[in-house]
Amino acid sequence: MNRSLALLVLIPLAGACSSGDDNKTSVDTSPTTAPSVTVVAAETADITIADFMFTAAEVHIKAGGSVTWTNGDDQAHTATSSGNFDAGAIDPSQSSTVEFPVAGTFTYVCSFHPFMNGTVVVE
Ligand SMILES: [Cu+2]
Repeated sequence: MNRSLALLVLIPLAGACSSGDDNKTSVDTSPTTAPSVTVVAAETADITIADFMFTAAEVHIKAGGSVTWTNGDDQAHTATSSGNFDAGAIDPSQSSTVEFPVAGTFTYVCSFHPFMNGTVVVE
């Protein structure tokens, strides 16, 4: 009798412990009102590298923010601004994030493919 009671208690606990995966549900945070026409620089920007291009080619962020480059091509690229910053070699499907503490306009290239260029404007 005691044993069956213990099993009844343990089964739900084991079930709760085995669900270790984080099922993150996305919450829709989009505003219901019309967006403001004032463009404010974001804290961060995401740049996709694809077909040997940086998209967006120019991004605006606030000082103290960061930019993340994600390489969608099948070979490595960099985001290099001589004397300013270097995201390093970014392998395919990898990302690299650079923080920008100081305002300024920084042009950069891919050091492997110097015809690839972009601009980070830090406001
Ligand atoms: Cu490149």
